[in-house]
Amino acid sequence: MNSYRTEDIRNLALMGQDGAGKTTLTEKLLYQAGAINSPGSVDKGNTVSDFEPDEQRYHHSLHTSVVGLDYDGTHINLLDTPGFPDFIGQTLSAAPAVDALAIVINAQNGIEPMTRRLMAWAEAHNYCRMIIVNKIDGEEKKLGQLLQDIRDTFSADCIPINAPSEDGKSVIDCFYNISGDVAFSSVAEMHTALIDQVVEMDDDLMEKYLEQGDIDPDALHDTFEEALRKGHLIPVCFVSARNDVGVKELLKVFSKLMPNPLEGTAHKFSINSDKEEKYNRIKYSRPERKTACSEKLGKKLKDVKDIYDCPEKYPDRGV
Ligand SMILES: Nc1nc2c(ncn2[C@@H]2O[C@H](COP(=O)(O)OP(=O)(O)OP(=O)(O)O)[C@@H](O)[C@H]2O)c(=O)[nH]1
Ligand SMILES: [Mg+2]
Repeated sequence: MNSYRTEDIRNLALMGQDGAGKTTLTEKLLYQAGAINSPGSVDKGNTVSDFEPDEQRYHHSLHTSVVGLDYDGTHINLLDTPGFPDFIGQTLSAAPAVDALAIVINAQNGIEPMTRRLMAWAEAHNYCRMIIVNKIDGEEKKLGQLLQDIRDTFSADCIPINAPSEDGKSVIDCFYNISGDVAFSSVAEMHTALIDQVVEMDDDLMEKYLEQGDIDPDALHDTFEEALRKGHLIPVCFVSARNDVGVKELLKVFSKLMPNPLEGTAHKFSINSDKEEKYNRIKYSRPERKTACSEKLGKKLKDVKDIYDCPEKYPDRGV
C-alpha cells in the first residue's frame, strides 16, 4: 500500500441535484486516473459508487460512497453523495470528512433547488467550494448564460478556471494558459479575471502583479488556497462526464489547486459533543419548512432533545 504525506492528500465531496452526473463523473475520474480498467455506467447499474442493489435498480445514489484514486503524486479521496433532496442528511453528513465541496451543476437544467441549498449550506459552514458544470455536451450556446446565472445567483467570486473550446470537444485551462479562444470568452480575459481575484488577497502580490503585468500561477498557490478558504474565490470547471471532456483537466485541478487537509477549512469535531450540539446537528439536517412532514419531524426532534436532556427518563435508549 502506498503511503502519502498529508500534503499529498485531497479529500473532496461531489454534491448536487440528483441527475447532475456525480456518479458518472466519479466513474470517469476513476477511469482517467487508471483506478479502473473500463468505466461503468449508472444506466447499466455497474458503477463503482452505486454498488447497492437499490441504487442499481433505481439508477440513483442512495448513500454516500468513498472512492480513492491516485493522480500526479496525490491521493484523492472522493465522496460521491446522493442528490435526491430526501437524502440530504446523507449528503450533508459527508461534509465534515472533506476539505472542499465540489457542487455539480447539470448544464442542461441550470441552477436547481439543491444547487442553491448546498451552496448556501456550504457558505454558512465556511467550506472551500468549487463548482463543476457537467453535461456541457448539450446546447453549447447556453454555457455563457449559465455562467452569468451562477455569478448572479451566488456571487461574482464564481470564476471559471477552465472553459469549453469553441467546438465543445475539449476544455481549456485559463489559470496556467494565457492565450487561446474558448466558447464564450477568450483565455486571456478569463486568465486575467482569475489572477486579479487571487492577487486581491495580498497587497504585496498585487503590487508585484501591477508592476510585471502578469505573475507565475505557481507562485500564487498559498494565496489561491487562502482565497478558497475565505470564500473569495469559487472556481468553476466545465466537464462532460459522458464524453470524457474536461475530466483529466478536473483531476489536475483537484490535484494542483484543491486544498490538502492542512490548507482546507478545519472543522471542529468533538467526540464528546454536548447535548445542544447533537440536537442542533440533527435539526440542521432538515430544511425549515412547515409541512406535515416537518411537523412530525419537529416532534421527533423534541423527543430526541428530551432524551438527551433527561436521559434518566429513557433508560432503554442508551444515551
Ligand atoms: N448528456 C450527458 N449525460 C450525462 C452526463 N453525465 C451523466 N449523464 C447522465 O445523467 C444521468 C444521471 O447521472 P448520474 O451520474 O446518476 O447523476 P447523479 O448526480 O449521480 O444522480 P444522483 O445519484 O441521483 O444524485 C445518467 O443517465 C447519466 O448517463 C454528461 O456529461 N452528459
Ligand atoms: Mg449518483
